[in-house]
Amino acid sequence: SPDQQPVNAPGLTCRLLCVLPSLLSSDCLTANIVKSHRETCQYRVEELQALRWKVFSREEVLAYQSKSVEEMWQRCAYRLTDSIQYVVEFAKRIDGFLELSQNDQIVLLKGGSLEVVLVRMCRSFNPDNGTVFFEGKYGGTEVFKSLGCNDLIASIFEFSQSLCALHLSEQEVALFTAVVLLNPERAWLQDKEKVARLHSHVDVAFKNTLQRSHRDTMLSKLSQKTLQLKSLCLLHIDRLRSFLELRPLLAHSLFPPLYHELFT
Ligand code: CLR
Repeated sequence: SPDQQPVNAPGLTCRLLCVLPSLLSSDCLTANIVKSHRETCQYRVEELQALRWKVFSREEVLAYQSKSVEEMWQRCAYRLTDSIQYVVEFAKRIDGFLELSQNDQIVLLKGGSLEVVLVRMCRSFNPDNGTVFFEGKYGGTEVFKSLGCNDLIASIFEFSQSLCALHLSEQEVALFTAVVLLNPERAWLQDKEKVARLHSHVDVAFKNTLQRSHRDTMLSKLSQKTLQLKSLCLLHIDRLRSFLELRPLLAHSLFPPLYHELFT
């Protein structure tokens, strides 16, 4: 229209540039990782939250508690293995992961898949009453009593509670789990440098997204979580060993082959 102000093209461009987030190459990687997470996270977070009212009844808890220690270990191993398979799929969809040698892919998954499951657990955890989504309903630590490793269960639940307190977004869970998985410090890596390069790309992508949402302080909190993850996984291996020591012939028949391969 005639009374429209003449447009100062260069000035306008400058103003637009100031308000548009600059596109970095790391944004591409962030998008890839968030998509990979979304496609492999087993349950959507809204779905899980909508199910929080479904809590095991007193009778159902007692039924779990009266199961044999073998049956309960077997059930838990199956659930864990199932979610580890989703983590394997997550890894495969991260740009660059399949370009690593097969040895290094296996080393990273062996060392990191349970850590990723334990981070993902915070999505399935209700911090208001300390319950986790297990076999269709929410239950507390008492559900797992017959496993005979209350200290491990208590530590896992505490970890989830503290991770929930950080209120991670789905994007943050996606990037944090990728950082955990691509750990260049795992023993037995053939090409540590290649893993370190991939890891630092994801790390930069993570730092950029945190900065944009003014959540930079999250980094130091999460590096503390990385240490806790490591000790939880060691505790899991230790409790599994004690369980199997008393039942040496059971190992092969009781556990899914992948669980066996990863942890025994
Ligand atoms: C983690 C997030 C996944 C779905 C999932 C599946 C199995 C769950 C796991 C979550 C959380 C931890 C869990 C596990 C089954 C058994 C295990 C509840 C929710 C408890 C802590 C018992 C561990 C026993 C070991 C000693 C074998 O998307």
